[in-house]
Amino acid sequence: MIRRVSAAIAAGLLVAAGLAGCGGDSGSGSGNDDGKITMGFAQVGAESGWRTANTKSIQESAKAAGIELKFSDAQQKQENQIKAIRSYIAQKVDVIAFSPVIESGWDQVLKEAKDAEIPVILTDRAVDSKDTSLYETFIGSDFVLEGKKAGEWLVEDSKAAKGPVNVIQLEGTTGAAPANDRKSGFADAIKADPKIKVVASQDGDFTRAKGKEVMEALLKAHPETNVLYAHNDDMGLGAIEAIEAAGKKPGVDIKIVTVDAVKDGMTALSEGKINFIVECSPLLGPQLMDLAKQVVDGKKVEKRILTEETTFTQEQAKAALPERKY
Ligand code: GYE
Repeated sequence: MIRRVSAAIAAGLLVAAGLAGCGGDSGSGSGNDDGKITMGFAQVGAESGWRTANTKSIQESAKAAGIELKFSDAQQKQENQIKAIRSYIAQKVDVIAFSPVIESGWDQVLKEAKDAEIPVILTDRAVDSKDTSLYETFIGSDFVLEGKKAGEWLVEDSKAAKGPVNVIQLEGTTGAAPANDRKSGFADAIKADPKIKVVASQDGDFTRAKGKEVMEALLKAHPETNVLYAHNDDMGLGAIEAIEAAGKKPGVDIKIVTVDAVKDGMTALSEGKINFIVECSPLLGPQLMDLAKQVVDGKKVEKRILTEETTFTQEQAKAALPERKY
C-alpha cells in the first residue's frame, strides 16, 4: 500500500480523511499500514552547531512531509550507527537514511538493508563502498570543493605576506568524508604558493572542546603559526579560546579560515576573530523527505545530489547575520 499512497502524496491528491481506508495490501511497508512512510534516520551525533541545525531540519521536514521519523543519535560511533540501522531493518521501515560517521566499513550492513529491500539514502557524508547499488543516492556537499575554496582564499590572502605562512590544520573526525576531502581540497589549492606550509595537522573531532585542547598543544609546539585552518566552525571557535589564552589575537596574529557558517561562526567572523568561512549547508531535510518519497515510490533518482554553497568574508558575514537561520 505504501507505494500507492506515496504516489498520491507526490501527486498532491492525498486527502487526509481518506487515508484510514487505504489498508489491505501491506506491500513492503513498515508493518503499520496507515499509509504513512516510515523513515529510520541514524544521525552522527550532536558534535557541532552544524549537526544541531541538521537534526532540526530533518525532524521538522519529516513532520511537514507527513513522514514518520525514527531518529537515533550515534554519539559519533560507527558501531552505534550500525546497531541503529539493523534495528530499522528489523522494524521494517520504508526507507533508511543516515549520515555515516566515517567513510569505510558499511558494506555488510548496507547489504542487509538491500536484502530486506529497504532503500537507503546517504545524507551529508558519503561511504567508500565500491558497490554503489547498496544505496539509492547521496545528498550533501562537495567537501573537496569546500577545502579548495578555503585554500584558494589563503593563497589570495597570502599574496601580500613577506615571510612564511605557517598553517595549523584542525581536522574533522579521522576517516570522516568531510575530514578527508576538506584536507585534500585545501592541500591541492595551497600548492599554488610555496610560502604556505601546513606545520601541524591533527584530529579535533569536529567539536569545540577538542578544537581548544588540540590547539593549545599545537600552539605550544609551533609558536611560529600564523594561520589556522579548521574543518568546521566549532573547532575554530574552540581554538580561538586557546589562541586568546596564549596571549595572541585571533584573526590578526593568527588568521583563521573555517567551514560551515553556523551562527556562532558567523558572529566570530563579523567580529574579526575569524577571517573567512566556507559555507556548508545543514538544511538537508526538505530535499531528503522529497527523495524519500520518490525512492519509496520506486522512482529512479540521481546518484549524487549536491548542495549549492557560498563563502563569507567579514563584511559579508555582517550583512548576512540578521537573516541567518542557524
Ligand atoms: O561540517 C561539521 C559536522 O558532516 C558536513 O559534520 C558535516 C560536518 C560539519 O560535525 O560541523
